[in-house]
Amino acid sequence: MTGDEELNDLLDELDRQTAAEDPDRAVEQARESLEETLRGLKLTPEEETAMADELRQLRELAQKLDETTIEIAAFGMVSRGKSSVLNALVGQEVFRVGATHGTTVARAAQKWEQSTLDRPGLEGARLVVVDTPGIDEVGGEGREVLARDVARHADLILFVVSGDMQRVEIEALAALREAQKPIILVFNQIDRYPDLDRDQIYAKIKDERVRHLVRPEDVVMTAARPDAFRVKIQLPDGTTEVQWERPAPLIEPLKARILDVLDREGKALVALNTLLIAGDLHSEIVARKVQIRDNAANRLIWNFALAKGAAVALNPVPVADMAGGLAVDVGMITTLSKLYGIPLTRRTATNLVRDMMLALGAMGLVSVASRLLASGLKSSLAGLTVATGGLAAPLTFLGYGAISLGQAATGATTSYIIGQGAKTYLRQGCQWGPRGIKTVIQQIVAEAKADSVIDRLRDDLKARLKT
Ligand SMILES: Nc1nc2c(ncn2[C@@H]2O[C@H](COP(=O)(O)OP(=O)(O)O)[C@@H](O)[C@H]2O)c(=O)[nH]1
Ligand SMILES: [Mg+2]
Repeated sequence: MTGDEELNDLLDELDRQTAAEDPDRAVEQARESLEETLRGLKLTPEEETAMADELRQLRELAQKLDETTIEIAAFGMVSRGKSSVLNALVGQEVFRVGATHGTTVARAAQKWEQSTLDRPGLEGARLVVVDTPGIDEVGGEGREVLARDVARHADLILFVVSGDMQRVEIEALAALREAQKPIILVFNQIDRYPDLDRDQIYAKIKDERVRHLVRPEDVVMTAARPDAFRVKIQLPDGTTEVQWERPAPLIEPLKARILDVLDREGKALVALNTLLIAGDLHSEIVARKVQIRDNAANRLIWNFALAKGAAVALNPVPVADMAGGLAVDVGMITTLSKLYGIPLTRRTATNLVRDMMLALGAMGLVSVASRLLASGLKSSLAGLTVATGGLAAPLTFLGYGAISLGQAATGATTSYIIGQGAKTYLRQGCQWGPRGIKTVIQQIVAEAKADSVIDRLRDDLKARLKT
């Protein structure tokens, strides 16, 4: 069973219902699944470096589970008061508040120290509030990335508005909803409206704008940072002084709502979210791993193909035949097999080359090489070095007579096809698959033709052979 399937099974088993009923079991399952995921990846050191970020995220998840850290993220358009709402919740000015665009430029997190929870099921849980830039402060693609990032990590989303909602806001909210995270819609800056207007806007948002997206009890009004007003203060000496005073924020209803949601599903939420994120990360890592290997394999195949081409170019008759070219191809396959973590013996590699040559021969492709022998481009070369990129030792050829570039390219292409064939075989866990070796080889040949592999190899050879 692959890690993905395991994870899916786990997710099935662990639906919201059961998670809510037995959060401790949910957390336990999430932990097991995470450990399994990390263990099952089997990455090479290079892959670990390339995917350091994803791996770090996976490890952080494990830590988050241990500490029951609950992330609350504010999301919405600029200047609705996201930073102000979070500040009011935390009770400190931790995020910069500003009327102009660009005040909050990136995701920023802050611990909500005061409210380490001591509620049943959430003992010792830590709250972290996360501020984000306004959705209208970042460009199109960045906006999607931001939304995905927020939706992925947050356990609870505060969507902040400050009046009747615009279409972009409703669309953004609908997109976030798909992440299956609890969302509280915060109608902030209510101090700016006369009571009647405020109630009308509230009703409109609740009953019309987001009726299909947010439960009515999850639409909450706040005044996180009411405007300061002038007060005249009578000083002891009888004179008066004008001062600005800011009314206390109205934030309690939101705090209560947050704690309600967390009470109801806090721990289970964390467990489920961890699993969801782990699942995403896992598929990402697996896909990247396949890609990294594939790229490395392709580079390797190309270099071996060039080496073969060079060898053919320099010594056409003996190398172009099967026996002569064999050494390069066998070397290529054993190197490839190490890349895929299933090292093959020389013998197995030799058999593979033979099988593939037979498949190619059945397609009438091997004889092409000999036909090209007479017609190829020839030129003399002396004292040249074939730069072989990833190959360990550069192949050096000195003082040979003539080369046939066309024949060299054909030899190289044969190696290329054999390399790609071996790659497919290795990737499928040393199997040709249901369609068999011939179909695999046929398909590779067709793709190589479509990609003008032979022309590209010829050009590359020409350049490297400095003819
Ligand atoms: N009157 C009033 N102004 C607010 C309120 N919350 C925020 N503001 C103001 O709105 C502006 C934008 O606030 P900020 O928190 O930076 O918004 P953000 O861009 O969504 O993070 C600032 O000038 C705040 O002082 C509120 O509840 N009432
Ligand atoms: Mg802000």
